[in-house]
Amino acid sequence: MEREKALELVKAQLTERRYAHTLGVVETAVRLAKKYHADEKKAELAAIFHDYAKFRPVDEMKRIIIDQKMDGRLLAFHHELWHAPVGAYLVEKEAGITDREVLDAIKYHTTGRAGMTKLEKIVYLADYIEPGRNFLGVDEARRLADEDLDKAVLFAAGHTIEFLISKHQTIFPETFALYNDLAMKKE
Ligand code: DGI
Ligand code: FE
Ligand code: FE
Ligand code: FE
Repeated sequence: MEREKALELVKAQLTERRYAHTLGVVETAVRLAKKYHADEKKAELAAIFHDYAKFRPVDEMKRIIIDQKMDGRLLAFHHELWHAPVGAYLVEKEAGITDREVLDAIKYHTTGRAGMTKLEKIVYLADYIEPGRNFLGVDEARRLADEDLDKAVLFAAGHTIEFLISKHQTIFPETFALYNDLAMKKE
């Protein structure tokens, strides 16, 4: 799908603010894809659509998770996690995107998972460091992103876990799985 057509489809799903975030993720994902020799077109497409389902009603997302027999553990965790797997499903169904690598990069952009592909890591990280993000540690994450993809993703996963713990929130097992996967490789 052409960039302009994809942007038009996603713009209709998002608020102005969320669309601006999306453009930041696109710019960052393409830059990272160039740097780390991933497919730039796939990175661009996945980034454009990554938050496609962000504003879907919780009830609709819940129905899709059940009907499509998605990971049932999701239902026991915060609904904020649902827009990623549900987004991958809706992007295929409503926008006609069929590339499994692109769909998986959308599906795992929030929690991550063990054994992420390079494309998945790029979208996950671009979402974390895009220019509109502003939180303590984002500059360190940006610096690491220029140095080593795995180090940067490990940093992002670790800080996400720390952040969730500080707010006494539950942590989805795949979020830990991503952290452990990269922390083990580092040892
Ligand atoms: O959709 P975005 O805001 O651009 O970013 P995102 O999809 O990466 O994350 C959405 C939220 O989900 C963010 O506040 C962090 C949170 N999150 C990530 N992993 C987990 C999580 N929340 C819970 N409760 N558990 C997790 O494992
Ligand atoms: Fe998201
Ligand atoms: Fe994220
Ligand atoms: Fe996002």
